[in-house]
This record gives sequence, C-alpha cells and structure tokens, in this order.
Amino acid sequence: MENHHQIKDGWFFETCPMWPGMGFSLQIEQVLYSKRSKFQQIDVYQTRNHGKMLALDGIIQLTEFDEFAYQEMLAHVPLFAHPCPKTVLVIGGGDGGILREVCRHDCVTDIDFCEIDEDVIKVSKQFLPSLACGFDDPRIKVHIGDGCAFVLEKKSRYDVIIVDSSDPIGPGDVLFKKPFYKGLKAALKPDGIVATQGESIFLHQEWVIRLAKITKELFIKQGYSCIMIPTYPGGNIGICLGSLGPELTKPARPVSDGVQDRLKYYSPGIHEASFILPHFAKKMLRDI
Ligand code: SPM
Repeated sequence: MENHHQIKDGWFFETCPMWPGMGFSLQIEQVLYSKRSKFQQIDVYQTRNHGKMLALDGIIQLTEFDEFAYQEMLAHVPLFAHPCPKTVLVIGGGDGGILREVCRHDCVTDIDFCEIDEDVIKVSKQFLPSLACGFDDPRIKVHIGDGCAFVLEKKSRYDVIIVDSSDPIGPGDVLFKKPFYKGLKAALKPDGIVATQGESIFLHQEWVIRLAKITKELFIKQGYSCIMIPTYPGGNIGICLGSLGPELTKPARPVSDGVQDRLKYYSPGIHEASFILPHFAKKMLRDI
C-alpha cells in the first residue's frame, strides 16, 4: 500500500487520490513511532499544536486536538438513537477512542470489538493513553481479525454496530461494500442500528452516495450525520446510518448531566442538527 504523506522541513504533508488536488499539513516536532505492520504503515507524531497524531499509510486517523468530535458522534448518535442498547459491536478503531465513548453508556452490558491490526492497539496503548483507556472496561471482548468475516458469523445479536473504518483505499475497503452491509443487517437485532464512517459530503460524494444507496435498500430508516473536524480533509466527515426500527435523527433517551459534562462535542442539540445537511447534499441524498 502506498504511503500518502511526505515529511519536509518539519511539516507532515498528507495527500491522497481520494481527495485529489489538495493536501493538508501539520507541523511536527518528533516522530514517536514509525513501523510497518502486517497490514499498513503505522506512524505516531508529536505535532506542534495538535497533540499526538496517528497516521495509517500516511492518512491522518486522529489528532489529540480534535479526535473527540469524530469518536463522540460516531458512538453517541447511534447509541442515543437506540432506546436501550445492551449489546454493541465495534469494528475497527484500534486506537480505542470509540470504545471509550461506548463505555459511557451504563445500559450497555456487552461490547464485542473486532480489529484487523493488533499493532494499532499496541501502539495506541503505548502512545495514546487518553484513547486507549477505552480498552480498560471489563464489558469489552477484543477479537483480532477481519471485521467482515466476524460480522458474517453473527446473527440477530447486536443492538448497535459501529464501524470505525479507515478510508476505502487500504485494509478497510471491504467495509464499504454491499456484502458487508448485508452482514451488518443480519447481525443486528430486529430493532438494531448501524453506524459507519461515512466520508465527506464535499470530497467523497461517490462514496457517500454508494453507502446511502446500500443503506436505503437494506434498512427501514437511513440517515447521514455530518461532523465538523479540522484535521480530516475538508474539515468534515460523516456518519452513514441505517436503522431497523428507531428514529435516527433524535436521541431516544436523555443524556444524563454526568455524561454530558464529560462530552465536548455531542449533545442532543448537535445530534439533531447534524442531520440537517447543506442543500446540495440534501438533494444529492434525496435523489438516490
Ligand atoms: N478512531 C479513529 C479512527 C479514524 N477512523 C476514520 C479515519 C478516516 C480518515 N480519513 C479521513 C478522510 C475521510 N474523508
């Protein structure tokens, strides 16, 4: 797999064929880790102003500066849309950030976590403890292996499934295809909800449309929620959601003061607002 970045004069510069003709740079102070795993190049940097940064195959996965926006929304939008999620599956996100957020829900009793690259978990535990703390909860069972194969073995088991994938240009590409989504649907309980990394409405319209079409066809309700996040290309990313029952665009349960106080991005208000899309995106997804 190609490495999509360069380091020059103390700057990390990310480019990628998925967002051609543009690039994103962060000033770095130190390379903390740089090694190829069985699946991908894993790099951790100390940036100048954005805390530590994790990159896979040269694509920014997170910075400590703004990771909360993505992790909170990808976890809490589907979990709060569900009236009482007990069993949850998280696929991908070896950094542990999504798990950290899922564990804030006391009603959740069992969390299966499946990650293909064990080295991402190890690196996160070593360098990103504020995310890897997500692994400390006894409700979590860690499975190392292919997320798609894992899902295809499970039937009517989960209330919520969250897919925290990298982009469809590396080991994550299978997670953007219809057979995987069929597997997700089969692995959900009859009123289950699925939420997947949904790319950018500005930069990846082809992918957004593809995922929206698949979820529209397979699920009773379908939605796209938009997240602001400065260190992903274009400053935004989305969540593609499918539901077999519950309404997606509103929380089905109150957020306790104790939980809300610990969150930095998610709130009932932003949950609802995130589904209100710019006019071009609304039209694009309405017409599919
Ligand atoms: N838990 C954080 C892992 C991040 N997973 C998603 C990363 C996506 C990176 N690409 C962003 C560009 C997409 N438009």
